[in-house]
Amino acid sequence: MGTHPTTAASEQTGPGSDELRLIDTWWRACNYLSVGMIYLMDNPLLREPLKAEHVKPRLLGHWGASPALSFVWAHLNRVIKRDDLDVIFMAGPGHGAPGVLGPAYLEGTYSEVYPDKSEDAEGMQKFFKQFSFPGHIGSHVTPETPGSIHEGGELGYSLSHAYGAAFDNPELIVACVVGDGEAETGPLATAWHSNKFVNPARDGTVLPILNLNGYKIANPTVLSRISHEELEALFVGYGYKPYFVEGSDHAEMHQKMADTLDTVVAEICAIHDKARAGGEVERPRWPMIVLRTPKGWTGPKTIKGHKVEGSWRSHQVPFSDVRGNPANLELLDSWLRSYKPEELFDADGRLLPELKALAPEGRRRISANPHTNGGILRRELKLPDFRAYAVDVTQAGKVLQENTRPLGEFLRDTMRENMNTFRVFGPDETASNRLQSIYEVSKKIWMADLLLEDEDGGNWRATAG
Ligand SMILES: Cc1ncc(C[n+]2csc(CCOP(=O)(O)OP(=O)(O)O)c2C)c(N)n1
Repeated sequence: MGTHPTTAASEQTGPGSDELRLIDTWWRACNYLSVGMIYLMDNPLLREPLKAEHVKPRLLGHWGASPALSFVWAHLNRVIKRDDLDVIFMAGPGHGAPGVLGPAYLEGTYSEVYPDKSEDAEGMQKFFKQFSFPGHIGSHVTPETPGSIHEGGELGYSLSHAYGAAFDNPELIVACVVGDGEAETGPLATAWHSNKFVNPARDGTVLPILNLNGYKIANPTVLSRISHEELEALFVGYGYKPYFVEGSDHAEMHQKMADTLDTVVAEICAIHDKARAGGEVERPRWPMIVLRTPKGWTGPKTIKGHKVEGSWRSHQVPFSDVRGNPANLELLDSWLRSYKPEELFDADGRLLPELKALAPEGRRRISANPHTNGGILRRELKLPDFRAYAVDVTQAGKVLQENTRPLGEFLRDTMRENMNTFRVFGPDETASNRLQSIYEVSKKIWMADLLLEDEDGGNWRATAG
């Protein structure tokens, strides 16, 4: 695994407008693929006039979340390439799978894993058709998605999964998009506090990116309807340093996102440099991004006089009944053509080389990162024989034993053998659940304050490296 660049290296000047224009074009390709996945089963590059039979008979999927997911991905690629970063992506609104599948396809990983979904017109047709189609893939970021370790179907766990991935992986940056609807769930609301458990000397980084697109399914979200000051204060209170990227104009948003990512990456590097120089490690104020974008960004602005882009109407399929309704067929045709597929893909349906070159290479591609693709980075745990912990029940009803205490002993010995690869996370209940034998080999660790009277508190801060 490589090391982060020094702080100075990531303080290079931001991208020029040509580079941002290319990033915008790559993002356009992602959005084209997203709409194609939701609607099309044939004629993937619109090389012939769109007909009813090219459209799926049953339209499923979530358009609303997708554009912001691929927007973030496109921008991460720039800093990964520039600084050789090790980055994985967590899609909290995993129902927006088109926003993840599209980038994985453009990076070539999808075709490497599934050769029939090749990088040409024939493969793209199969890639579109399979999405949320009987016998094929689901409409969420399901486990077979290259680069995914978070399905996202049950909202609420993206941040916990992100922090879990970052622990003990000092070079890893986990970019975690959190939906503002998802942020209203109990598990997610609590998970912001996971930053108190990250040691910058020995753990990786979670970069939360709250996508404030304003809506859940049919309702506005709480976080999108409170004042800027209140929102900022909330995240400052959670211990973060929030950066705001807000707007809808494409060029302006690309500039803001690129500038913000440059700042954030430089801060992460500075935090690591300081913590890894030796000595006492302090809890840093980790950066996070609040990304306020229209829901269903780049989609139809209005339909029949109703606002669609930037509203709850973008959540799933913005308009159905395409096969039987020529007006809707025309609407779909002009929506798809607004991305100008002829400027994105060559005559064979391959992404143009200057766009292809925007993605990192090999395992640096987010979609091909070994941390996310099952089995590549597997390290076996050294496990003691569980039989050795069995309670000898000589006579029914005669042996008194708390049943989780032997489990605590088993976990203690497992931890002893695997100090850098095995953790037990028990917010409060480790001892009350009778697992406290663990403390014989490892004390409680966190980066928040410790008091003398805390039971089994360890001197965690001194453990740099
Ligand atoms: C725990 C849970 N509750 C409810 C749902 C139903 N649901 C699916 S999508 C969605 C709205 C999600 O909103 P947000 O996280 O903001 O994502 P986006 O607006 O980008 O689609 C809800 C409530 C769910 N998937 N999981």
